[in-house]
Amino acid sequence: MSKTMTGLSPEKLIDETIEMLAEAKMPVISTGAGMSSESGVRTFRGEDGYWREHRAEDLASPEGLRKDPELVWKWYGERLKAYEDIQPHAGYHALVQLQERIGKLPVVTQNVDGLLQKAGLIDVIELHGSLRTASCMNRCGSPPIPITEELFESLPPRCSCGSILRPDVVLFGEQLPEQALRRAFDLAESCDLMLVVGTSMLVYPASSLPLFVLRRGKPVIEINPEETPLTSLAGVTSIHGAAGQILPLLVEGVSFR
Ligand code: BJW
Ligand code: ZN
Repeated sequence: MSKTMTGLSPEKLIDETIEMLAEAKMPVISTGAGMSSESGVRTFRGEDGYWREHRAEDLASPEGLRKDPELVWKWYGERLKAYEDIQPHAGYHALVQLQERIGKLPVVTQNVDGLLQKAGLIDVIELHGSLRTASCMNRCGSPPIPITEELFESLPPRCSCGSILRPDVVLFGEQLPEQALRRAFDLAESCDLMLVVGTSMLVYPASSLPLFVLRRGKPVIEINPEETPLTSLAGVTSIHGAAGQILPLLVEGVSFR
């Protein structure tokens, strides 16, 4: 039974979680879009989510990109513009504080908004790629090029070979970057606690990482205002709340131990 189901008071749940986190020597963080929500980043599947306006396969699949590259590039352009002005919230600063306390804190993320790095987290493993560069759809061999404002002057942007460029993010049906994936699984096999923040746990293989941790008998803590497929699993402590409120509470508690 998960800890939320045992009827612990919210205070006791937080206290127990602080205890677990304080004892952990090799914790790993795993984040999704909800981690950035309080910084003003839209999620995919929430009430403010992109998938309420567009079908996921139209924007986040290679087929969608081929069918309407202008639409997909406009979407990424709008998101990039929004990322320019956002700032990490208190939950990010709490993670940085935890990193300083422990010395190292790997963060596996599905996000491409760059907020973890902006906050000062050093070891960020980007499972779904990034919006820093774009590559040739036709894989002509040209190196990835930085995504800058000029790229949006004439959409869709093109490679020197004439093919359409694509952002170096991972679309549905595509393999994840090999190195990032290997590192993420290594961490799931070696950590002594995983803290999962702000993901619906619906997208594979990121969603399978905490399952490996649980299989090894190590604790998984979830922070999410909503229930997810992880919430009710044995070994999971689920705190129903917002990252920007819960993470500072936890890390402050840890620093008093
Ligand atoms: C808060 C909060 C607050 C709110 N505080 N929390 C059938 C056919 C074909 C493929 C598949 C299939 N079945 C499974 C697959 C595999 C597929 C998959 O999982 N599909 C499922 C959807 C069914 N996965 C893949 O294709 C992956 N590749 C792969 O598996 O390769 C091998 C393979 C190939 C082919 C077949 C089978 C296997 C690739 C996945 C790529 C995902 N790409 C995207 C877009 C690119 C990046 C970008 O543009 O940003 O990644 S889609 C989108 O979803 C994005 C996200 O990273 C990802 C996850 O979303 P996330 O982060 O969980 O966000 P939300 O919105 O879902 O949830 C937010 C959560 O936050 C909610 O729970 C809120 O409650 C919470 N929240 N405010 C804390 N303040
Ligand atoms: Zn090319």
